Amino acid sequence: MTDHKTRAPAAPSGQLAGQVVASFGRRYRVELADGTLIECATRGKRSDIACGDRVNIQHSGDNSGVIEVVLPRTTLLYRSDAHKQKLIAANVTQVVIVIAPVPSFYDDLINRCLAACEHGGIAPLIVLNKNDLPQFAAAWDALAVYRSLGYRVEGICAKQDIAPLGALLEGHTSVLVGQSGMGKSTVVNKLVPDAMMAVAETSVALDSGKHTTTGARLLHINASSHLIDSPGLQSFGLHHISAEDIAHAFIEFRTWLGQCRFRDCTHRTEPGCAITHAAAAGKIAATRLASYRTLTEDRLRAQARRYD
Ligand SMILES: Nc1nc2c(ncn2[C@@H]2O[C@H](COP(=O)(O)OP(=O)(O)O)[C@@H](O)[C@H]2O)c(=O)[nH]1
Ligand SMILES: [Mg+2]
Ligand SMILES: [Zn+2]
Repeated sequence: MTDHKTRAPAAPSGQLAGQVVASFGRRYRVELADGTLIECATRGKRSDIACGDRVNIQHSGDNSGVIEVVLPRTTLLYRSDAHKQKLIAANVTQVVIVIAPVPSFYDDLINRCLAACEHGGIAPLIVLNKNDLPQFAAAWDALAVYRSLGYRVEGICAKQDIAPLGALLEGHTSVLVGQSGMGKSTVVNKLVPDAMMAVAETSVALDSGKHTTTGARLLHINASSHLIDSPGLQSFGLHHISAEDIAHAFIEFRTWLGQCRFRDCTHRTEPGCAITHAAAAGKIAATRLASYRTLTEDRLRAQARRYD
């Protein structure tokens, strides 16, 4: 049905190649190349499979089957905290950070998402929605720091015209993240008008409506553009990333990394910190350094060091 699937390598005989388009706990819906949907279980207790995964399945009739093989991923997004990781989406090529002038957005969340994208090798796109509101201009100006770092920022009005965003999603498998109230559901419904219907069908098919709100879904905008919708996805975790890697994921820090007095500087209170000096000189935005410090605080507390 879609071009990326017809390019997929052939599955071993007896198996069919497909892509996971929905996950419900440990059950997965797999879409075959011809568009057929197969409800799949996994072997044993395997649960490390995400929406967007390319898989080979054993078809057991009645539109049910078993996932035998998960093919290598190009990218993987997690939701993680200090205690556990949960896979959200695989093979995503673009993360769309949806924000709006009202309700107000948090720079910390944007920085967190950008860092996760940099670390995961996924292109970020910042979309400021609700450009019909009078508060739009001030919000746009407040995003200057991201533009100066080279990140793409686009203004849209999802309610009135979704076409400009649709063009930016062309050829991508995108995932939308953002605080509630920013317009993510509006975007999904405009781009994939039958998205809500898909939710209803899922509830009937699995007789487990309560699971439908937590699982991610892969929706087709057209043959080459896809959207992974994961309800309640505000951000995604960075707990599996070391403090050092997070510093690298703040791309403007790279100019100064390696120039601090201490080789293992955490860029907090150490004397001779090149990052702290750059921020004091206005070369690193205060909000960016604050986000880096918030993100790395807990793990650095765990491995506290003294400098004296
Ligand atoms: N003024 C304006 N309101 C919008 C726009 N897009 C969405 N909204 C409204 O913002 C509110 C939150 O939208 P929703 O899509 O539910 O946001 P979500 O929580 O991120 O999924 C709703 O009342 C929408 O009607 C827009 O372009 N302009
Ligand atoms: Mg919503
Ligand atoms: Zn430092």
